[in-house]
Amino acid sequence: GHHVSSQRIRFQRRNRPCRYDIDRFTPSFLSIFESLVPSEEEIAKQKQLLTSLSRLINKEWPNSKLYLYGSCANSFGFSNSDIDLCLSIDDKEMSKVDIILKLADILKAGNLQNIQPLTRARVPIVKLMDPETGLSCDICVNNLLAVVNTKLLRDYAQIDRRLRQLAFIVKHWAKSRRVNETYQGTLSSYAYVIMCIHLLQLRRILPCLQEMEATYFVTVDENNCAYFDQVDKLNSYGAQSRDTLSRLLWAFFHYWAYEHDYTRDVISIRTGRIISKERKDWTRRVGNDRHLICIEDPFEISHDLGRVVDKFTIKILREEFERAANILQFDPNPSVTLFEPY
Ligand code: 3AT
Ligand code: MG
Repeated sequence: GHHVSSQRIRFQRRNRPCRYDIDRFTPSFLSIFESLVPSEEEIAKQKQLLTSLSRLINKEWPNSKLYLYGSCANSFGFSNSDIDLCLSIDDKEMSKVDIILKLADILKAGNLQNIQPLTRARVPIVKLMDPETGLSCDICVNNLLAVVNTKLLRDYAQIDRRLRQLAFIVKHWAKSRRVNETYQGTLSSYAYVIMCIHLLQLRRILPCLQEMEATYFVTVDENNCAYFDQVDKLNSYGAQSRDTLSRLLWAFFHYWAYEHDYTRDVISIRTGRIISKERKDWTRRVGNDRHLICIEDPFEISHDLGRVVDKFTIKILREEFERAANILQFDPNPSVTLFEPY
C-alpha cells in the first residue's frame, strides 16, 4: 500500500503557501471577534464590583489591596466571563488558608452570595456571586505574579490591535474544540495568548518588551519582572506588516501544525525567539512535567505552560492544530467550520 507517515505529511506541508484568497475571510472573523467583546456596560459593572469589594475588605484589612487579574483585566476576556480578583495582604500571623476563611466571613457579612472558600485547591480561592451586578468571581490571595503577567498581556494588546483579534479567535476555537481545559490536559487561555504573542513577535508585528530598556520593574517572590511598558510609544511598531487577521490565523495554525519542532523547541516571548529545550533542560520528563509542548512563562522562566499536556492530549492538540490549519487552507467557509463543536 501507499503508507505515508504523518511525519512525512508534516514535512511536505511545512512550506505550503497560503491559499491566494485567504484575505476575503477577514470580515467574517472580525465580526465574530466583535460579537465576543464585552460591552462598556459590562466593564463598568466589573469596576463597580471591584470598588465595592475593596471598600468592604479594606474596613477589616486597611493595608490590603484588591486587584483584577486574568481575562477581565488583560483585555483578552469574552463577555460574560467570570472575574478573577487577587487580594494582596501582608499579614505574617495568618496562613493563606486562614486569610481565605476570614475573607469568606467578611464577604458573608457584606451580603454577597454563594460564598465558597476552596482552601484545598492548588491555588486556594473564595468564590462568590454579587447580587447587585449579577457577576461571579474568584478571589485568590497574594498571587502577584498573575497580576504582573496580566499587565504584560494588556500592554502587548495595546501595541497592535491584531493581537487581541487573533487571540479572541484562537480562544473561541479552543473553547469550541474543547482544547482549553487544563484539568483535562489541554492548554490554558493564558498559554494561548502567549502563543499568539510569540507568532506576532516572529512576524515583527510585536516587539519583545522584556528585551527593551525597562521602564517598569517589580520583584515578586524572587522573580525580577522588568520590561518596557510605555507602549503608547510603540503603536506604529507593526505598521509595516499588512498581514490580515485571516492570514495570521492561517499562520498560527500552520505554525503549530507543521512548523514547530516539538522535539527541540521552546517558545519564549521573554526573548522574542525560539530557544532550545536542551538549554532549559526540558528534554525529559521530570516529575509530572513532560515538556511535550514547551511554552515558557515570561516571568517564572522555569515554568512550562505546556506541562499539563500528556502523551494522549498532545496527540489531540496536534490533530486539532492540523484540522484548523487545513480548514483555513481549503474550507469554503472557514469562519464557520473552524468552530464546529467537538
Ligand atoms: P478565560 O477567559 O477565563 O478562559 P483567562 O485569561 O482568565 O481566560 P486563565 O483562566 O487561564 O485565563 O487564567 C487566569 C489568569 O491567571 C491569567 C494569568 O494571569 C494567570 N495564569 C493562568 N495560568 C497561569 C500559569 N500557568 N502561570 C502563571 N499565571 C497563570
Ligand atoms: Mg479566567
